[in-house]
Amino acid sequence: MPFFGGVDFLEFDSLLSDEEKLARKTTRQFVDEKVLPIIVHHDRAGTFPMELVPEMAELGFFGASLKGYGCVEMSNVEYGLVTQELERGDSGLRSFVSVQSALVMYPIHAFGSDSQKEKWLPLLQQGKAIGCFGLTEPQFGSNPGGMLTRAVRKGASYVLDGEKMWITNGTIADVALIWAKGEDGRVRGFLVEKGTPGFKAWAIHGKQSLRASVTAGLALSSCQIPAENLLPGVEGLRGPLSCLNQARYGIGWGAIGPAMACYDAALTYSQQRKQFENRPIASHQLVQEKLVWMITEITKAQLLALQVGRLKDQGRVDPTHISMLKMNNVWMARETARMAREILGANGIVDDTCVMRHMNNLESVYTYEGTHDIHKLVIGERITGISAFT
Ligand code: TGC
Ligand code: FAD
Repeated sequence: MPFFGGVDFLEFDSLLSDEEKLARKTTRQFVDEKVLPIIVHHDRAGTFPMELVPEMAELGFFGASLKGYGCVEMSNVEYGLVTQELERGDSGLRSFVSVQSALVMYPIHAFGSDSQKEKWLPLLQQGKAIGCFGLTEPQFGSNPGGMLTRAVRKGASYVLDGEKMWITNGTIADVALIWAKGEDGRVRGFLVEKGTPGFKAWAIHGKQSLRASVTAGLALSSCQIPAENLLPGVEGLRGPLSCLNQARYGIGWGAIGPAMACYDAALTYSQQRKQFENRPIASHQLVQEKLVWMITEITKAQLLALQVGRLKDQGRVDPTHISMLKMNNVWMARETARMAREILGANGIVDDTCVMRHMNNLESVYTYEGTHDIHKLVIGERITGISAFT
């Protein structure tokens, strides 16, 4: 199968450095050679392709933009291009990397003690340990500040009680970062190791979206952990929300990947498929209108991602910039996948092409890491000065 050629209408590549193009090329090749041949099998089976973890570690995808501990220290733009290509393979793969890198390694790196960093970061970077991030609860999704999970100090331990829901990698994680309220009502982060008595994870079945990703519920029942497993460097909702900034940034780039794949599939199909007087369906204005919408929105999404990436590399990014990136680009990808599915007609509903798999995956991506509408409200608050959450 030929390598994916990319989608570049407006000389986007002229804005990238050689290092950035190399990061994209390496990931693109990995996805074309290693991911695409197996992903349909995993999507059908509802399994995550664990066999790819060692090579992803080798390629430096885990904690890619962090400093030290074996991390490859990519720029934020390079990391964004990596997530774009991974998600062109499947959102489940990008989710795995987002959780490992942005939601587990980043908080340990930013807020952990020296011994937590030395113990976990090299293992997580090498893919020898897997992490998960437990913020959402059955009754608290968009409003994590309401969480019920509690941590009570008892001598040299903390005792955790509560429930987490929709946790990516939950059943395969060696370490779970659990966000819980202390006795003072402030949110703190705790590292809970697999096998700790009172800690259970179970797989959520029946998903029609992100099938090649593990999603789990977690239960903590009188779960006693050493006091040194508390992340000492942060307290308050600012802790988990800072991690989400990192992950949402990767998602904003990532969503361009499935959009490019769906556009590419729709363009090729429309040029080959003939209806009415043996003319390609691409010759009809209504089909062209869809293709033009897609390429225009993909181009705008690329420029938005690059500008946010450049600001992040310069230390000037604001969380609301990242909200705009996540909100716009995931919406764009979801609409693109739907239009591509229409253009493919009946052929669009089977998994011989990537289109419906991406379309279904993007339903989760639209909802997790802050729903589309929550990001609207975040930006609305920034520009008006008025919160509309309640
Ligand atoms: P609010 O009162 O606004 O803020 C509380 C404290 O947090 C600070 N803060 C931030 N800090 C860093 N980054 C941000 N983006 C921040 N937003 C707010 C804020 O300054 C304040 O700090 P302090 O020191 O004054 O206490 O909080 P709120 O309760 O009103 O909530 C605001 C809201 C709704 C935007 C927030 O709760 C939110 O973002 N909700 C969405 C929840 C969400 O995104 N959950 C994601 C769960 S993880 C996930 O989905 C992983 S998917 C993984 C995969 O890729 O597979
Ligand atoms: P709700 O918060 O109940 O929202 C339902 C609807 O109401 C949405 O449309 C929302 O936009 C709307 N709504 C809510 N509040 C308002 C408001 N104030 N104004 C207007 N509209 C509003 N969480 C983790 O902690 N860790 C993970 O690893 C993780 N992985 C996930 C993986 C998958 C596959 C999925 C689907 C979810 C995952 N999540 C994870 C959970 C995810 O972050 C939540 O689903 C998300 O935050 C939304 O919460 P909710 O589903 O409870 O929806």
